[in-house]
Amino acid sequence: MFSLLSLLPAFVASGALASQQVIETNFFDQVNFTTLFAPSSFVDHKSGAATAWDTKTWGLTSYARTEPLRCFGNDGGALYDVAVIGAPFDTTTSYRPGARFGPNGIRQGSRRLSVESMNVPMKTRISDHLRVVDCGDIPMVYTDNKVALRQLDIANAALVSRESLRSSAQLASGLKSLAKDGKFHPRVLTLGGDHTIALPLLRGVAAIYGPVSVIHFDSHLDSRRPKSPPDSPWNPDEEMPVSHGSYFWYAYQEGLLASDNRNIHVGIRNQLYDQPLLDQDAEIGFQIAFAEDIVDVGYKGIVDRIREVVGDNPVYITFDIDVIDPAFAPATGTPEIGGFTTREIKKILHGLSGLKIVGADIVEVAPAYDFQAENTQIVAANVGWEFLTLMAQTPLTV
Ligand SMILES: [Mn+2]
Repeated sequence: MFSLLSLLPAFVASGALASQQVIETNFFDQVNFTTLFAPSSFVDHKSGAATAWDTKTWGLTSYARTEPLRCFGNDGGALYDVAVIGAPFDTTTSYRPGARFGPNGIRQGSRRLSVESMNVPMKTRISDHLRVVDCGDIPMVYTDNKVALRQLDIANAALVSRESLRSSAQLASGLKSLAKDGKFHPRVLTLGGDHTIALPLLRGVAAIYGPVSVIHFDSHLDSRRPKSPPDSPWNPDEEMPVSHGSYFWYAYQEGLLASDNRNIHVGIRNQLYDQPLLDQDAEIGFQIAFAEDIVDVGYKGIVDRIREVVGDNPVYITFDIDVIDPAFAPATGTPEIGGFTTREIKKILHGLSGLKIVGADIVEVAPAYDFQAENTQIVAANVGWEFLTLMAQTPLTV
């Protein structure tokens, strides 16, 4: 193996001319950077060979060491099965802002994860089933929420409307897709961002699969109907803007949610102004599993309830990090005590194996409030890895 050390005597002997010689000698031709820089963790698990110095190993912090691609630019023609995107948006938060830094916080928290590692209890290696890439963050303006959400709308629609890497092979093997057009499409895992981003994300999947059953992990309902004039400061002719507490009301108005109350909030435990808010939540199509329920029915009871509600429907999972107890995940905009532990949430997520998950997001991670140990970011990153595992286990077939 060629070693950098073997170059040293030549440099020393040539004294003052050393720097010039380095330029004259074609350094890049002489050194095998693949061997030199590939640590053991980048050795291909099947062949045992060191992987090339490529997008997996070049050192940028992508989500769970997925390949960073310029999905809307020079790598626009690349094919993949899952696109990870960041949505750096937090201008509709009601309390503590900061989730615009969530995407890179979650990537930072994911540095010990890899889609090429085995999820042991799930007996699944994500990369055996899916090519997952990190498309980076979607540009979202900070001066106009409507325009910012439109930017995400367009980017998400562009990704989910493509054909996935494995589509042709799956169709050739006789599998029938869940999508309305009969093709297999990439799934998107979005790193938020405040929770309002779920509205454009739901629009994207509903356009491909029709209305979806939502599994909403959160301590809050997020389905509040905005107060209209004269009970609000808005003028009668002004549009009522969507917020991270009302996007489900808009999603229902747009017909994105499954009918017959086949959507479920999991982990609810916030204060509510009055009973009509709960009634209205049921009217737009949700059932509720409260956080406290886990004490009485255990994680299995929660899992059974979720599976009973969503059945065989296409499922979208939207995950507010505040569903986890602030002891484990304090860095979020609206913390509520009495949440799930990280071990409980893993057992609940493992229980969702086999559901047809068309897309997922993790939102409301605000790294500025995290401990130095990056607790919240590590929790969020691991939740995303479980989502990818669930996606890897179950293709989107009829
Ligand atoms: Mn919440």
